[in-house]
Amino acid sequence: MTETTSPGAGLTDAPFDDNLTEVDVARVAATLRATFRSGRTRSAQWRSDQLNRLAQMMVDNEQEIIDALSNDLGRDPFESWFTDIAGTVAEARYAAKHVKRWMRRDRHLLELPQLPGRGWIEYEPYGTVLVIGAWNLPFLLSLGPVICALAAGNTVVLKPSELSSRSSKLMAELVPRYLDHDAVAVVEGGREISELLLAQGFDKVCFTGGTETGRKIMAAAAKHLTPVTLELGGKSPVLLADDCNVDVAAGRVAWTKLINSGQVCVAPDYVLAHRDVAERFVDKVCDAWVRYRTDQPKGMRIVNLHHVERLAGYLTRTRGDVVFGGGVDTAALTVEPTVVVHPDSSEPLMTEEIFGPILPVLTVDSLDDAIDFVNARPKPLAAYLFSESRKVRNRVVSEVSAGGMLVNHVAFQASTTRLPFGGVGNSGIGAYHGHWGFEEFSHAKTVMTKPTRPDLSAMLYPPYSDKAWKLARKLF
Ligand code: TXE
Repeated sequence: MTETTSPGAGLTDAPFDDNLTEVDVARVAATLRATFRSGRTRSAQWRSDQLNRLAQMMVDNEQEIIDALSNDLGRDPFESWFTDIAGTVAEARYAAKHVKRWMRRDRHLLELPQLPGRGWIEYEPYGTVLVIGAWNLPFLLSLGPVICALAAGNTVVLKPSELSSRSSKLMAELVPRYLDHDAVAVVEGGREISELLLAQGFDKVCFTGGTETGRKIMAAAAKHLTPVTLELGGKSPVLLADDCNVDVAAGRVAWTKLINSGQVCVAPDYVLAHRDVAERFVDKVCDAWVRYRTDQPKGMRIVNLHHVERLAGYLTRTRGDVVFGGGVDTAALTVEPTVVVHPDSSEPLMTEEIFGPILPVLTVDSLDDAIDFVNARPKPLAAYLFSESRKVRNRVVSEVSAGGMLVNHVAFQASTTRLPFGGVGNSGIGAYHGHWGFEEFSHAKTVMTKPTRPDLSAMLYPPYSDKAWKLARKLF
């Protein structure tokens, strides 16, 4: 692991200017709006150039980014590269390559009564977009939405999370060096700054974070009727059918549950294992965690004391059996990878999003029970199924509602540019990545053109005659 400074250091030496005022924030917004009005962000050339620069920024500063993530989150360098760096670069390069095509008019043939005429969708940038980033994958979940906003031709204010303050500071340093600084601004700060920004009435807001904060963001945006994209969390279940490949399921769940110490919105939250495979699955997860972490300290770094205490609270209040781990070190800000079997479905471990390296495993008697369990709760951001059967897969895909679904693996559905990523219900509104990101940050403007000759609509002008009635009934 790259050497880290003391846990939580990023929290105490907050690098951002707490004295930003409404006037400063308004000035930033005014600059970005003026740039948007100048029209320069609309060309395909400007967009792809900015996107390529953003990708280059991530490549040129790989070590600085890894160091910032190590400081903020105690993250392993490989994981930092794999999640925040590679994912952001891929998204930016893909958008740079395709944006010209995405911008093309989407023409549609009109129905007979609308002829002569032509119709199309013109993808128009909203204007100036506010992106409020998350702390868990600070680069990916801040710059990912920025990429989509730029691809759509907007100017952008990015407010990275104050909880990952080194990453926030690094973005504030790098973004103006690489990107058009009159079109993309980084404003650092906490809740007060987010509130000041929201009060500016941007043309679009994208927030990534918890469901409760998402509600507040949406309420603040509603005052200006600002459209929102909310990438929230939820409890993403893993369903293990009786025919699943237990070895593979255990290896994949064990790995993905530990990435970023489980602080990932699409991490497996809990497991519903069929009675026939539950015990074997738990044994294999425990084995895998022993194997994966031979050279590591037992505990896994959590972002701050509040979240360590939150996780510790889940463990002290559980009525399940802790069969692996369970240790919490508040001074070191760590929680051990932990398996809890048979927790009560009404305890906090099973009602709150865990967002940490704790894996509850519940046993179910049938697929019906598993599906009913998931559907009786708020819709998750992701649902996972391990099964070898196409019939089982089709049932779960059609009967379980979730932002996204992945069969026989975990989390990978969120890291492709070829499919949309987003929640449903409590887990979010809207979706992005690749082409869907371009659409999410564009207004799909309806455009129709009509020739002035022949002027067929003159036949319908008032005073309305019987002839006009008859004609209208035939046509429409
Ligand atoms: O707050 P949040 P937290 C989940 C995870 C975690 C929970 C809470 O379960 O335990 O959310 O996370 C700004 N008006 N996820 O405590 O919700 C604030 O400045 C405007 C899922 O970290 O992330 C900060 O930037 N802004 C997840 C951010 O919101 C406000 C990623 C912190 O909110 C505000 C992270 C207000 N009233 C956590 N209040 C994912 N989906 O990936 C706060 N903020």
